[in-house]
Amino acid sequence: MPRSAISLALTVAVAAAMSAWTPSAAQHTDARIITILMTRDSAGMRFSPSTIVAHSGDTLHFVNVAGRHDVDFVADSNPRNVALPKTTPLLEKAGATFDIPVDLPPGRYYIQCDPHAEMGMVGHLIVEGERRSARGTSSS
Ligand SMILES: [Cu+2]
Repeated sequence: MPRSAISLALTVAVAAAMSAWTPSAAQHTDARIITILMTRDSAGMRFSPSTIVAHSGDTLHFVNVAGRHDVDFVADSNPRNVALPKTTPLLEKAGATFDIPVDLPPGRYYIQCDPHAEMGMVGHLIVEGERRSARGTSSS
């Protein structure tokens, strides 16, 4: 068999294997990237939205629009015995971003921007349970 034919056969085999994986991979494409703006405008300092609904596996994408902000899952204001995300660095420049993967049990979590919490820059993350399947399979 010429080398090029072997190479082609390998390519076809790899492609077949990859397409075989697609169904299971598709089950995880529900994961979302949720953008939260950190803004300073006439209404004050705030997270927008200030109530974030997510599922485990999603990513919270914080974008600094104006001002200097961080994101703190304050331990005293959150469920105990949960590994909370660490406080982010202070985002000092417009356009700076920070991603926090959602890896939390279902529940309601409190976040604040430390420099501006007293000015109302607080929010809540609602982590919901299993995302409901659109396929509606009852049993397997
Ligand atoms: Cu702030």
